[in-house]
Amino acid sequence: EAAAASGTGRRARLRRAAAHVLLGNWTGTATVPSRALYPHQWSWDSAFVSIGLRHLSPRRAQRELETLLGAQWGDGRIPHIVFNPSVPLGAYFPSPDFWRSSGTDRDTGAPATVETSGIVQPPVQALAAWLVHLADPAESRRRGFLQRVYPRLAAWHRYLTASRDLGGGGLAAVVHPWEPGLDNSPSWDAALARVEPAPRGSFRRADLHHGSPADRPTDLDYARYVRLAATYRDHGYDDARTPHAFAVEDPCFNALLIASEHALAAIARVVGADEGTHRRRAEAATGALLDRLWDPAAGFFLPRDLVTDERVPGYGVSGLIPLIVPGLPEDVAAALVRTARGPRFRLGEVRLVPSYDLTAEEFDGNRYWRGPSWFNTAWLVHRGLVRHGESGAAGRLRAQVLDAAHRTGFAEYLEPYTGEGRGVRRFSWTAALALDLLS
Ligand code: 9WN
Repeated sequence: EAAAASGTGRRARLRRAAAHVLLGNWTGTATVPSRALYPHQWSWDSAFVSIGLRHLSPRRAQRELETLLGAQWGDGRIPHIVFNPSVPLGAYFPSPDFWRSSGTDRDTGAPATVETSGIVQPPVQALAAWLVHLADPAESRRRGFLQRVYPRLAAWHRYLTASRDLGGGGLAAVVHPWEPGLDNSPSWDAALARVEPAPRGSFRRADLHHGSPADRPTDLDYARYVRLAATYRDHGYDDARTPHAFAVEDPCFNALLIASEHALAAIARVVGADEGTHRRRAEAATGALLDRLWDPAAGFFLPRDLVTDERVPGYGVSGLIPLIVPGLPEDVAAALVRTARGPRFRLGEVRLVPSYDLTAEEFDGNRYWRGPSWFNTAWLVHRGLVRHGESGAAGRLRAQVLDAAHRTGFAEYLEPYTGEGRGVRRFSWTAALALDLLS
């Protein structure tokens, strides 16, 4: 009884602390990932944040997504950053004067009244909208939430499945390492090596004011990120006209697109739109995911580099995320679970799920997406484990997430072996997703 009571006390403390982080990072219309390092609104962060916020205030969770969708471009893209005009330009790089979205004179239809980036992030938004709706369907109906977001989410998915099917095989491509959200993963090294770095001194990083350089991407990475983004910008963010030096089909990005397409089908049903179209799209994309990214010899999903038209060898956490895809063949799911438990990810032995193969030469337990464990990918793997009946492994992962989130003061990521926090603290999606797993 005493143990149960202390468990209840711990949960209540964690809930309060997580709520405190989310309140502190709320700007009045949306949540910043971190007041220090990321003082604007990010697309996939907002989606994850709304999944946690729905337990505190379903209304605020709806608002979070509505604000993001309010910055949607005419061509359907949801920008990866929506800039807060009251934050000084120098607080984050690249700032609005780099992206120049409102000055875009092409057909992309960037909003005139809000500044945004021109690239995208993984499509978690429709899945988040559906989960937010489910938290309080009456409030959602009262505000007409799903009616309002459905056309925008549908346009977003149309953009991804039409303009971003650069390989022509039925998957969406990412054209910048910031787009899959796993910025400096070793999976992008070979593709990125072909990119001519922007000249030294042509840009000034702001991230190093808040983070240890050993925990962040390198200057050379940044020089290439800048070149790719500037090239896209200088081609009016037009996907057909831009000579994409980096174009990759990423398993996590596409798994989220499929899960979100299923969520959109559920939303369509509620708002009286055509559910079947979304189900058919989801099934077609699942077929394409298996055809193009499943590597039977590796027993793993690998990104496809569209410049070489080859799969990228190596085991990144992205390859585990298709576990969330409804209707994944059972033998494929079983192989993924085996890999997750094996020496490369050591699920249940090290903290959460490392972002890259522990046995690889490129693994670095401190440097951002080159090894550290992140809470959003752990939440997704947890969801996949539950889907495939792996309740023991899911329960252990959940306990690790809750413990690590609280113990580290909601760190951005963790060194997988020691569990020490890395990056910033009071990081929004860490708080939000811990809250979701607690509820
Ligand atoms: C660039 C905000 C974002 C996350 C990404 C993470 C990091 C940005 C940066 O922070 O990327 O978009 O400045 O490094 O890699 O996943 O969405 O939290």
